[in-house]
Amino acid sequence: MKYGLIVSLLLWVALPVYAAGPVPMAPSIRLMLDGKPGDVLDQKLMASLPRVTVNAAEPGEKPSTWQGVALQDVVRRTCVASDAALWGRAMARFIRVTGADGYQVVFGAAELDPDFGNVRAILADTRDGEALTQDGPYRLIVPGDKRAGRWVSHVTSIEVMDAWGP
Ligand SMILES: Nc1nc2c(c(=O)[nH]1)N[C@H]1C(S)=C(S)[C@@H](COP(=O)(O)O)O[C@H]1N2
Ligand SMILES: [Mo]
Repeated sequence: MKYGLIVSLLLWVALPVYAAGPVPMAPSIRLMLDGKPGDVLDQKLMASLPRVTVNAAEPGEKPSTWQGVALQDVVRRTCVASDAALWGRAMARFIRVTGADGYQVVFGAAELDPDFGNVRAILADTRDGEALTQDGPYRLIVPGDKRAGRWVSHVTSIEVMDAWGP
């Protein structure tokens, strides 16, 4: 009798959970350095990086306030793990950002570096205070660009790669 109650209670709780299928994984971005997997940029790592706010508009649209983290901080703190000045072979590094549909764009490492191009690309997770929906959960925003070709939607990986060669 007692067991029957416990079993039915367990089923009552467990069945709907089972029927709902696996709990979706928290959104995260794969970080790679020279082809090797590094950290996973999950919500915890994301929360540990300084927040950045930018105002930017796609051509013909009114500006939005985007918030997230600097792409440069993601590259520095998670892939390269160094604040050393960029020089030598590292000048031939590039960062490749990929979206869920396979769309890819690149930035030269120096382009993002504050001592060189200082392009303030951000990995945004909110627009006008709301979480990103169909273009999210993460979208790259490049405020200085006149066109939105580098504003990669639903970012899935960020890779630091090396273009050095003969
Ligand atoms: N993942 C992904 N992001 C993408 C693209 C794409 O094809 N896939 N197209 C880019 C281009 S060329 C433009 S102009 C903008 C369009 O963004 P919108 O749909 O918000 O206007 O997204 C950019 N980001
Ligand atoms: Mo575009």
